[in-house]
Amino acid sequence: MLSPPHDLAERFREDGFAVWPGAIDGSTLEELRRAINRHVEAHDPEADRAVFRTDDRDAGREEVFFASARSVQGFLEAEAVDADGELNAAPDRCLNKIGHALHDLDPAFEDLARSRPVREGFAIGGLERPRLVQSMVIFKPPGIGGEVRWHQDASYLLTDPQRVVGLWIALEDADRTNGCLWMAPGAHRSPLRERYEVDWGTREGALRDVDATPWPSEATPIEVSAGSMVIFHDHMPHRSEANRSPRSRVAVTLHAHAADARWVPQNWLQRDPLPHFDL
Ligand SMILES: O=C(O)CCC(=O)C(=O)O
Repeated sequence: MLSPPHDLAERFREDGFAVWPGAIDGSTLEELRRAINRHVEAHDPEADRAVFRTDDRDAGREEVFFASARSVQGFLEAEAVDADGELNAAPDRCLNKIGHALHDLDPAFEDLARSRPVREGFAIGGLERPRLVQSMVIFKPPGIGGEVRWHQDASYLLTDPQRVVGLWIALEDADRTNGCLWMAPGAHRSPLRERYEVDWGTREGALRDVDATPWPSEATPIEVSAGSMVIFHDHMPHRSEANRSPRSRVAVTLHAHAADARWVPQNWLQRDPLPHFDL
């Protein structure tokens, strides 16, 4: 692990995000890659057809998604399934993501969650006592990795007060050709535009517009090498483009909320961190 540049906390406050190159060392990256391969091998895309996409205002994101709060669920790329419902990508190249409880259920992710760079990353984001609630692997497979449209993470992790921090860790180099993140420095000061809310009576979720502020017209590509950590604010608008390149762009994300924050009742994720993850 390389020490974080001295101005990262200031960058986070000013820009709404901060980039820490070399945060995660090579042997930890290798350990994570091995663990991810085990999950990919265990996932049967013929039998498990849950898809994750962000171009449909999150329609139909229900029971499988809710259950994934406490499990490790695979979600396919939309383009991995053709119009007849047939799989048209190789089984190890068709996942969009797996989540959302890797940190509870997989020792490699538990080790990562407890590691010094992760604690430091959350501290840079202002969380001295982070409560880790969600972990994911985002695959962005070559050729079919889907676009992630503009969003703010607080739309999907609704807490009161709103204090969630995301860590995005590159397992592979990410640049604008294979779908790196794009962010708009300073735009974390803009209001929350959408809320994904669940009606627990009908168990249906819906994305609701709550502010008409437009999405940023300009953004910066966050081009990083493997092992870098991007620390970002829950109101930071961010997106990533489809990956039409022949290179994958695997990343791990961890999200935590502040110790004094609680879920609002409509949030899809209702779980508390396990006691030992009250870091
Ligand atoms: O990795 C990506 O392409 C998008 C990740 C993202 O938007 C998120 O973690 O909130």
